Amino acid sequence: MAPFKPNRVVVIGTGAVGTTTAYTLLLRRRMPELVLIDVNHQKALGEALDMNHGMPFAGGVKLWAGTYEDCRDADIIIVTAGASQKPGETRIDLLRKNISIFRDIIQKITKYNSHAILLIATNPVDILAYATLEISGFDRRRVIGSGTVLDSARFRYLIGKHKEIDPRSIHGSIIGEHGDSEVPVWSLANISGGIELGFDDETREEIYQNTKNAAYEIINAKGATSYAIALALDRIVEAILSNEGAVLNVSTLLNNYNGVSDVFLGAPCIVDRSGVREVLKMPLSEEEQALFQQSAEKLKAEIAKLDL
Ligand code: 6V0
Repeated sequence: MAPFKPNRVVVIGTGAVGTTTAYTLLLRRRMPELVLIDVNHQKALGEALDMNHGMPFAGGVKLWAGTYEDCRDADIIIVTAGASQKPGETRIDLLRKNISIFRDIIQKITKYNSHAILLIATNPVDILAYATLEISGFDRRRVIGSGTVLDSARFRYLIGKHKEIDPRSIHGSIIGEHGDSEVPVWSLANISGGIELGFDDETREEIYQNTKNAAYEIINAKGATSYAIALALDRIVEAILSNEGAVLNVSTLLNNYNGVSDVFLGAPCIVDRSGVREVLKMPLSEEEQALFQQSAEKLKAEIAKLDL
């Protein structure tokens, strides 16, 4: 019999996103082993100690502040390290700072691990997931950006709020860039599988703008976003570790998808233990298709400027 190997998740970056994600994974007992890594090791140590003191209440998870060697036995490595948006900054503005951090981090991970799923959250997430694929040389199914999973949740929440319906009964997708060119798929949005929303153009525009600008609003108010992205990352981890085959709008390398190739964008993907098993085609309207292609062109222009 093969020796028992517990599932291990590593979170790199113990800032607002990394710690809230770790705490969410811990409370939901997603895995028996959880490792925190940060360039500021003291910060990772403090966060690990604080969470460990809650183990008599939460329990069941072995958690420590580690080093890249701990990536060796990891099943999922979540990267949240790097600069975050300051008020007024776009996600693309972060690219220069975060690409060099990524080169370093991904090389350190691949020194010890070539089998894990790399789940990228750092912004601009689609471009950094693309860079991660290039730098790591991993199979494309195992490099996943958090994509528009969070944006789709914000979209569903706002639609639900407007209709006074639980957002879990709202079906709606944001696809494309996790950022300013993201695309709302209004043609397929509905209640409970097919009931029409019945929104006028003005309501649609208001909901879209509030979805797209949510991060700016939250960063202006509290300096960072953390809870909803942590729940989104937890949902992706759950789909992977439980081999669910859940459909989530993660960011993946697209190949001839609605006229788009060779770029990472958020699109409905079947997520299971292998990572992204398949990208599902969406019957987009002509306008949605054009906006999706524009989102791809925007990111490709940024990728072309990188020396990957
Ligand atoms: P933060 O609170 O500043 O934390 C960043 C952490 O990264 C800090 O603890 C740093 O010490 C650490 N760090 C920096 N460089 C390195 C390195 N080379 N190696 C290891 N650790 C390092 O930022 P916050 O947690 O708020 O945001 C992190 C990233 O997530 C940013 O790029 C955000 O823009 C991005 N987000 C992505 C979202 C998504 O939907 N994908 C949502 C929210 C934020």
